Amino acid sequence: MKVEPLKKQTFCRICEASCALEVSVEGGAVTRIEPRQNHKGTLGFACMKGLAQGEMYSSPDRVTSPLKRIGDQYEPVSWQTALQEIGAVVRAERQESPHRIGMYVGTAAGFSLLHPIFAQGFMEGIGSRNVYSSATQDCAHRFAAAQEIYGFPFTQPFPDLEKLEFLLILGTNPVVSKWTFLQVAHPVQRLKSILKRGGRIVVVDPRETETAKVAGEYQSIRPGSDVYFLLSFLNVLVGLRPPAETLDAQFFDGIEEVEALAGDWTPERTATVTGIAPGQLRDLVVAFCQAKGAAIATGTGLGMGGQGTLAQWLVEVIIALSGNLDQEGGHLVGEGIFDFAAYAKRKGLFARDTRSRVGDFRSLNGAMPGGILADEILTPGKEQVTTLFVTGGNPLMTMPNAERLRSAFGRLKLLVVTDIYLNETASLADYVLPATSPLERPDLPFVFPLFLGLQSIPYLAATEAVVTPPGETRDEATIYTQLASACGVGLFGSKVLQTILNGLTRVGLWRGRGFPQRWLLDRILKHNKAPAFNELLEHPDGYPLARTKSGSFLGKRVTTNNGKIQLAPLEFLAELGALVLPEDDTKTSGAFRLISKRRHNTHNSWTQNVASLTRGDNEQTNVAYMNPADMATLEVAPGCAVDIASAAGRIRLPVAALQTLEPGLVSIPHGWGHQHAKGLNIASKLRGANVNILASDGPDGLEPLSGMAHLTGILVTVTASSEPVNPNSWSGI
Ligand SMILES: Nc1nc2c(c(=O)[nH]1)N[C@H]1C(S)=C(S)[C@@H](COP(=O)(O)OP(=O)(O)OC[C@H]3O[C@@H](n4cnc5c(=O)[nH]c(N)nc54)[C@H](O)[C@@H]3O)O[C@H]1N2
Ligand SMILES: Nc1nc2c(c(=O)[nH]1)N[C@H]1C(S)=C(S)[C@@H](COP(=O)(O)OP(=O)(O)OC[C@H]3O[C@@H](n4cnc5c(=O)[nH]c(N)nc54)[C@H](O)[C@@H]3O)O[C@H]1N2
Ligand code: SF4
Ligand SMILES: [Mo]
Repeated sequence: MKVEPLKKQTFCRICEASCALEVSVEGGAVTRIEPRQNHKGTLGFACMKGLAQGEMYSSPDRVTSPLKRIGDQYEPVSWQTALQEIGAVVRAERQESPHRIGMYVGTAAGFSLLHPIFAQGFMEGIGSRNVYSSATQDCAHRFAAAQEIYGFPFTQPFPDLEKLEFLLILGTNPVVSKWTFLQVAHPVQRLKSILKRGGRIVVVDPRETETAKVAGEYQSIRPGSDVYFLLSFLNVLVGLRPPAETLDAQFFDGIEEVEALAGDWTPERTATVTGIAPGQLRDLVVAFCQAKGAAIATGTGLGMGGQGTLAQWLVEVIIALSGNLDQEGGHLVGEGIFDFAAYAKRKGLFARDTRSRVGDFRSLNGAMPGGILADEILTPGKEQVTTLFVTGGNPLMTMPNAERLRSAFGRLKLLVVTDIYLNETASLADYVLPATSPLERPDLPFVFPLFLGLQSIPYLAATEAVVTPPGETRDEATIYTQLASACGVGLFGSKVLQTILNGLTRVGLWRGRGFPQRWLLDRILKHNKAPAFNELLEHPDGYPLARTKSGSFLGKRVTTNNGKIQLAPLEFLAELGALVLPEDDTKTSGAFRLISKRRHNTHNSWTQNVASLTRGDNEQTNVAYMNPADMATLEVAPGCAVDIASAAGRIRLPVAALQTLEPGLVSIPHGWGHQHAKGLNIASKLRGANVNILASDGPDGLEPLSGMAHLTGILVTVTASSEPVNPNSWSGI
């Protein structure tokens, strides 16, 4: 008799869409993943990556026991050996200075609730300021802007997709990325429903993206020029609607300053830099102002361009001055299961009062800019980073100046990587600690939806582990509790807490599991008077919550010192004051601007090892995309090798034609070039070059206000190569 597979309900923890999934399990293994059809929040949607994740976690390449590097090889060791040996080095280094111990927290950590909490607790116990995260590759600019304007880095007003009449999409491509800083599953359907009810969507991007096709309206912009575009937008807006007429002064400080701010930046003055005709810009602003509810969705294209904080600040100013903040159809401010902003203010969390040794950057959300990590390792001194933990990230692929970072990592006394794979960063590690995958642990939605209400359709959810963790893999709560113990520190600096957590972990491990994650998740819910974990499990289609309310933020939940929105922070005004219109440097022969590009089938550096995603009809490697006219000028046909060189480095790739890309640009997906990975048996054979070899690091290469890396709009030269692409090198050279 055929046994029917068990169908288990869970949600995807790869990206912010958090799609509800139905997982078939046979003989303890995942056999099929489907989207959950009637889910209230995720609407029966899931993408190809989410549906193929079973293959990623059951791969023979999965790391299932702790590994120790011996010479050039990795050998399995017991957890006890790994923890003891790591602990011994950390204790010795910490005696010299706690700042010698560093940590890089990657994007996969963010999608579990407990992983970042325990990793941060470990570093607080160590007492080191040298925490780095992938935020300075994607969103630190938003945090820096929000901290000054709203008093809390995580206060992130979001477009009210249900009600808006006009949506400007700037530097984000939600049809591929599935939205950012807001949970929106099924982006195509959601965008189409705006159009269906008569709304307008305009995409401003250097490429006529997949989102632009759905929106139907597209305006090209030169990479890195968003700040000039937004200044002129503000200039026109102030002319149309003087702020004094739209804003209630009791809620805002700095109205006059921002009114004056944009005075000189007429659309005529910025047109050459942005490539946007003044008439087009004026029409856009008029339409924006006439709409009953207008919003701006921004993403990494805005943040990685070198002036992300100023650009995001101007977006917030435009939303406020146009009367769209805290308004139906404009931008709403979500509410999580507790008031995170008020809590942080009470506890004094996230103050930016720690400064980096190199570059004198201020910490942001308890982290330093990733772009100074190589310098912190290479610059001699008592507080030089000698010991590094990497958790849920792959910095050698995703951070700027990959070659330099790689050589810096080679100088570390100890590198410990917690991952599910022996990726390229892990391939330099002294110890690799095997983590459970999302399908192997219970969870709640991550911090953004749960604590901040960053959801376009609010609901709550919980999930059990769907399958048992393989081999000796452990969840990160267990790993960081045990590492703290081995290093002689208490999580969050508390010996009492550490004793309790040690006891809980030991009992859990004795029962064959590990830290009682479900118990803690339930405690978090109960502490905040939210429904219990079990109750949430009874709602596989989502436990519905009320729609985010307009009028719930201004004068009520703003956590600046005086409770008012700070439209004109002094630091931002000063930075803006120093702004000069750049010269067009792409007129030099062979000079291009490099921009980023995401694809449906890959997730950062992370999914290239999944055969069904990167073989067959799916694109198998990365290429340099160019406009056909530029290819004709360079006399290169599709597939020909081109050399792309920047101030930081040089890579070689085959070229491919992309009509939707503006001339003068070259676009290269990131996350490729896996030739150095010892444990990615599929990805390492797929060729492709690591585009981040071209990005600069170091204090001068970063955006000063937030420490964001400059990963798009980079000035490069492109030349036809006389040599073929070298398939064995991550630069292609
Ligand atoms: N040029 C360029 N560079 C970019 C970008 C770009 O657009 N252009 N985008 C940037 C962005 S937005 C980001 S967020 C960063 C990403 O930067 P990173 O976070 O450094 O890189 P990822 O490739 O996302 O690496 C995630 C790692 O987590 C592992 N992993 C998966 N699940 C788990 C788990 O449950 N536990 C643990 N411990 N590990 C797990 C994966 O195997 C993978 O190795 O890259 C950035 N780099
Ligand atoms: N399929 C897939 N989905 C993902 C990821 C993935 O790697 N693959 N990564 C996830 C992660 S970690 C994140 S943070 C989110 C990011 O989500 P998004 O921010 O939406 O990321 P992208 O899709 O790269 O969109 C960036 C857009 O900015 C444009 N752009 C580039 N430079 C500029 C510029 O100077 N100005 C303007 N105005 N536009 C510019 C690009 O052409 C592109 O259309 O996506 C997440 N979702
Ligand atoms: S869009 Fe894809 S990767 Fe993102 S949560 Fe949904 S299924 Fe997972
Ligand atoms: Mo990201």
